[in-house]
Amino acid sequence: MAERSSFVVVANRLPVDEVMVDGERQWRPSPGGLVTALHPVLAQQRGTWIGWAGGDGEAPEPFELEGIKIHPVPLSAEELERYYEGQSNATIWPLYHDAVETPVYKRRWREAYRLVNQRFAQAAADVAEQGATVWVQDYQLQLVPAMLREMRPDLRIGFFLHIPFPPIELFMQMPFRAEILRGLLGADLVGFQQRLAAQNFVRLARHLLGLRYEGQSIQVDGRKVKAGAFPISIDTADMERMAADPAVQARAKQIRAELGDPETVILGVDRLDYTKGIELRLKAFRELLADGKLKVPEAVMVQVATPSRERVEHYQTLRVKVEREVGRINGEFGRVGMPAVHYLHQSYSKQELAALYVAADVMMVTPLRDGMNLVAKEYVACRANGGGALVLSEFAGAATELRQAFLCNPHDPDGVKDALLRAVGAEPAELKRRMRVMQRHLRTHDVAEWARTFLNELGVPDTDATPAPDEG
Ligand code: ADQ
Repeated sequence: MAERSSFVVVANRLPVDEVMVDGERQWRPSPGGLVTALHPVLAQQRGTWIGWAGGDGEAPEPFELEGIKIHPVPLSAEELERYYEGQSNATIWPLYHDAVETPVYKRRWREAYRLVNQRFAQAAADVAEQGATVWVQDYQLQLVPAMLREMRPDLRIGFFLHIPFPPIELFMQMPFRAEILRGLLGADLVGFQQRLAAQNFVRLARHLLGLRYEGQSIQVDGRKVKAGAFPISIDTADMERMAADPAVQARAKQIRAELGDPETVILGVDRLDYTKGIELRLKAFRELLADGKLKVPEAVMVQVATPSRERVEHYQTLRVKVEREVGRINGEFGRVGMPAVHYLHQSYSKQELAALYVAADVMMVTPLRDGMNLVAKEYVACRANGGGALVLSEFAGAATELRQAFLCNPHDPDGVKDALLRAVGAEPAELKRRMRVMQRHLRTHDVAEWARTFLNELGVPDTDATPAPDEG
């Protein structure tokens, strides 16, 4: 049996990547916001992270990396198709994002979801020591809290949902809705990005299961389950440092030069996902070019669209639509050697992304619905010189905090065009003022604060590894 831990994180993915060195399999940490935030607590408590390591078939043996115990859970090719691509990404993902694409419901996907959730719960039950804290992450694992409580009532269980939680009338579409809700109610604390999502959740508990609640606290079988909003954030200081790095600054200049030193660089950075509003953003740009309000080569757009969930049908269709729109814009408005839209269907290092953020005059973040959207926060953190404008959808969680962005309704094409034009034409002094307010917010509300606030609410006291902000 694996060595036990007093702090356990359960997430679909492990924070590691497999690399081959001299024909030998090795693991290296894969940098991400979540692991950055949780690393101090995990390292101090010799914590364990349970998750899938990528690949199908047998899982690698548990191992340790940079002070964190890594506990891989296997997924077969069929489970990947049914639990991950199917139930998680073709049923739950679209349903929780306002059904902007039609959710697909299949019995065999649900069965696989149950089975895989049971496996993750079992792994947590095996590695958690008596009275340990277990923090379950995200929509792929919503049944884990109840399954785990059943096996280990001694544990303190937290759950955090990174994506939106839909209103009752949408959630009610889900065929095994009561089971999902009971799954989540197995936790002591259920965290959401937004206050509205937490409200949807407590109201749903009353509507669907007749449970009583007071404020954000639901009574379940004589227990209290708390719901709350914990808006996630980024490692702001790290992002600021990276943007200030001379190499990144030089690369940003080079990017602008490579784009032909235009007056206005408009940037989009997203996973290629239909919730992100990439098409509507391209359309707004095309119409402004057609209206003569923007001109090539004075204004150019760069759209980075990271490959994502490529085996799911919705995503294949989206790729075709986005690439067709890019082709149309370049066909109509580009010139030889001077495209209007530079489209990059690739993954980049954090440094290269930071250079793009530094290079961009206007950042467009226009999701139809988004739990938070960290790209918006990363852009703000990279604009230390105070320039730059953020066009931000009201339907991104980030819009609750980044009030000084140029906010827009992504369902209203004229509204998006108007916000983009206002951003392009804003006075430098105004842009500086807006950026400064947002930067100040992100310096205190960073990802470490997010983790600390959630864990405190769950009843885990601050440790030396999770200092309060005024203690540095
Ligand atoms: P995502 O939907 O993946 O996350 P987002 O919050 O924007 O969306 O995070 C994307 C991350 O990927 C950012 O850190 C970004 O820098 C990085 N990234 C994007 N394109 C990249 C590229 N080409 N190469 C390398 N890195 C790239 C989900 C929810 C969000 C929520 C987060 C965190 O959908 O709403 O903010 O979880 O809770």
